[in-house]
Amino acid sequence: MSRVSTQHRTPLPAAAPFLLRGEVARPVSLTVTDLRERWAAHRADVVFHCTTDGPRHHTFEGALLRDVIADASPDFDARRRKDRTRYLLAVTGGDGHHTVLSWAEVDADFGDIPILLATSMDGRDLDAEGSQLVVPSDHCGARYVSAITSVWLGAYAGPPLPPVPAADLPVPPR
Ligand SMILES: Nc1nc2c(c(=O)[nH]1)N[C@H]1C(S)=C(S)[C@@H](COP(=O)(O)O)O[C@H]1N2
Ligand SMILES: [Mo]
Repeated sequence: MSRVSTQHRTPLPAAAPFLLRGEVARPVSLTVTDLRERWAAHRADVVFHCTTDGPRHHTFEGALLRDVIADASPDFDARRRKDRTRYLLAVTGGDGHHTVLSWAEVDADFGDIPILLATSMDGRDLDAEGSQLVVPSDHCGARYVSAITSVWLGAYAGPPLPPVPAADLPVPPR
């Protein structure tokens, strides 16, 4: 019996898990292997443009960001659309590059965008680098955050109250 000889390369060590935290009932740390094993795989053929390098075409596979977040049980009232629209997501990469999204972008009742937490790019597994955010509807690559270390979800509290005009402030006793 012959077997295809496989070169035994030492596998690269997996990247540290990223943290999914914020206003969720079940914060969790997840590796790329976890993303692959725990959620349905989705594929995205994308083109994005970079101001420095021009257009890039890639094929990604990964878990839907909304599925992963839903399993962490966000603190919003899932039955109330207006409540859900107050929530933001911040995604941070290993080099500190970070970007924000709104929950409504991935919510099926609003943007319904199939944003992925990628497990592979162009057929190459991302276990060693860490997951990458894939935003198929974006024209620019800036939100394709790579080597993800953190995903945060939380409600925007609203703008600060307008400052009280100085003339209306009470005069302190002398
Ligand atoms: N962690 C991290 N991810 C990042 C960036 C970055 O600086 N850091 N740059 C973004 C930008 S501007 C682009 S265009 C895409 C493509 O970057 P690449 O050409 O280095 O793959 O990655 C995005 N993801
Ligand atoms: Mo870019």
